[in-house]
Formats: sequence, C-alpha cells, structure tokens
Amino acid sequence: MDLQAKLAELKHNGLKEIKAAEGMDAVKKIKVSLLGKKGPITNVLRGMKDLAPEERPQVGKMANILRDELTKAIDAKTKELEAALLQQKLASEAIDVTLPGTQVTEGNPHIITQVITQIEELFLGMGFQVVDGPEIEEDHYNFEMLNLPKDHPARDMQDTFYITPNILMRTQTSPVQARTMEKHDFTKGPLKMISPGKVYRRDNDDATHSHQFHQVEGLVIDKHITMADLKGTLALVAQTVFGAERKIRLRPSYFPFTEPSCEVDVSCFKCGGAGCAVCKQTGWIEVLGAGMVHPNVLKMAGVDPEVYGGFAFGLGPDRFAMLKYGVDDIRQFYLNDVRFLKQFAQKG
Ligand code: 2U9
Repeated sequence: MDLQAKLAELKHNGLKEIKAAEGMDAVKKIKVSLLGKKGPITNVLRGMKDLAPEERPQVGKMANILRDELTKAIDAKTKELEAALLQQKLASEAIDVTLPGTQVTEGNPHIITQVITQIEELFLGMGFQVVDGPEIEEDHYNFEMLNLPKDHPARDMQDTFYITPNILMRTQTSPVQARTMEKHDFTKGPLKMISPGKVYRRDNDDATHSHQFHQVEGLVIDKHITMADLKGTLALVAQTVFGAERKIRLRPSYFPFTEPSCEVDVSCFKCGGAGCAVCKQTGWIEVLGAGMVHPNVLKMAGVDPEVYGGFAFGLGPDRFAMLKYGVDDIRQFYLNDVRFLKQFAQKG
C-alpha cells in the first residue's frame, strides 16, 4: 500500500477510535498510540528518508495535516468528555434549597453550673476572687493545713480515693483556700475568695450520697473580722439562692478548721417557716457549714492569728439544687439524661 493510502487509512481508523473512546483514560491512551513517539505518524515521518526527494514534501505535508486533524479530534473529544463529567457532578451534587433544614438542638448549662454561677456572681459583686485549684491534691493541703493531722478522727468522715499515700482526690475545696492564703500578701489588703469545684469522698452512691459532688467554699481574712460579718454574708447567699424573704439561723457545731463552728439553717422557702414536708415541719432547712478560721489553720499558712482573723464557710451546690428544684436523687445530676437536664433550660 502506498504511503498516501496508508495515511488515509490511519485517518479513518484514528477518527473512528477517537469517536468511540469511552472516558478520559481511553482518550489519553489513543493520543499516545496515534501521536506518540512510537506512533504511526512519527513512523511515516521517519520513513521519509527512504522516499524519492520529489515525494517528500507532499507526504510530509499530508502527515502534518493528519497529525493536526487527529490532535483537533482528540481535543474536541476531551472537551466533550469534560463537559459530560461536569454535568454528571452538577447533577449528583445538586442541593434542593427548598428542603427543610436540620433542627439545631440548643444545650443549656447544667443545673449545678447554674447554681454555682449564681453564687459566683453574688461574690464577684462583693469584691471576692473566684479561685480554681487542682482536684488531685497533696495530703498536706487537703488535710494537714486544715488542722486535720494524720491521726485525727475527723479524717474518717472524709475518706477519699488515694493515688499514693500522700496524693489524693480532694475531699473539699479548702486546699485551694489554703494555697491562696499561703501566697497572699496581707500588707496589700484582705483576702476575700470563694473556691467552687468538684470534690470526692469514698462513699457508696445512693439517693443522697455521691462519691463525687460539688462545693463552694468561702474565706475572708483581714483584721477585725467578726461573726457578724459571717452572718451577714451567709444571709445574702441564702436570700440570693432561696428568695429575698429568707432568714438564717446559726447552730453551734464542730469542724476541725474553724472555731467556733456553726451549721446554718435557712427559713423554709416552701412554707415560709410555718412547717411543711420540705422542712420536716421545723420551718428551717440546713444549708451551710461555717465558722471563724481556726488559729492553727492561720499559723500553718504563715498568717499571725494575733493580728489577723477571718471566717470561712462551705456549701454544697448539689444539695442547693436538690432543695430548690425538688430533685430527690443526687445521682440524677451525674447520669447525663438529657430529659432531666433539659428541664433546667433557662428561658430567653
Ligand atoms: C480554710 C479554712 C477554713 C471551710 C468550711 C464548712 C465549714 C462546711 C461543708 C458544707 C456542706 C462541706 O459541701 S459540704 O459538704 N462545709 O461545713 N466548710 S467551714 O472552712 C475553711 C476552708 C478553708 C483555709
């Protein structure tokens, strides 16, 4: 077959192949096989040296035209396939903007967090600092500095989880106060702080006990602090959480870290003091423990008890929330049941 006929055949077959190509990969393969270095057109051009000199220009021209035609056909096919791919992608990614949106469910602060925030806001307003501290504590800060030496019987009531004989899960937030008092520069002014947070006890969980619960403890150290300051401050706590009409009363008690110590009752928010099921017919509900900071505690933090004194208190936000919202099982706070938690969503 002469060269011209061969070129015509190449053109016919090449265009047929390009037309029938299914997909980009096939087109790329055809391009290499027809126009590549080992392809038939290159072959023809290479074979020109064997032709008669007068034939060369015409064959060269025909080969070049054929290469251009095939290149154009491949480019056109590539564009056609790209357009088809784009259409496919647009169809598969189409978004129906008329469909209803996904419901966004809004969370709400945990009820314990709400109680703690309310107390924090009250104390921040009175110029107290809110101080955080470690939940894993040293025996020294959790017990020793609070007048609870190693063999003290009151340690029994605060058994906890030990990591080593000297490192434990804190049983109260008092160690935060001990650490802050130790660092405080009293020449710059009084110490007024609260420390909210999680605490731990080695307890079997039941409706009124949890091995992990919360505390807010408060501490004020200055010259000339009296029990009247303590009573006024705690009355504000009771009124803020349980209602402006509430009164408080103090009953003598014992804590190793305060002397004198007291338990604090609030007048019943349900019956106003007349007696009902909530206050067990007494008109009063126990809500706090407090007292004047023990001289030993001051001394251990490097504070001179002859010059400085102060009051401290402790309250349980879990107990506050149970009372205020009629929750009869403390474990509800820790089950993370959304149906329970959602009841305390703040409106607006
Ligand atoms: C320092 C000195 C004294 C903190 C105090 C109480 C009384 C108290 C309990 C109430 C219920 C804990 O949440 S509860 O279980 N607390 O009765 N806590 S005085 O006294 C301190 C703290 C720190 C340096």
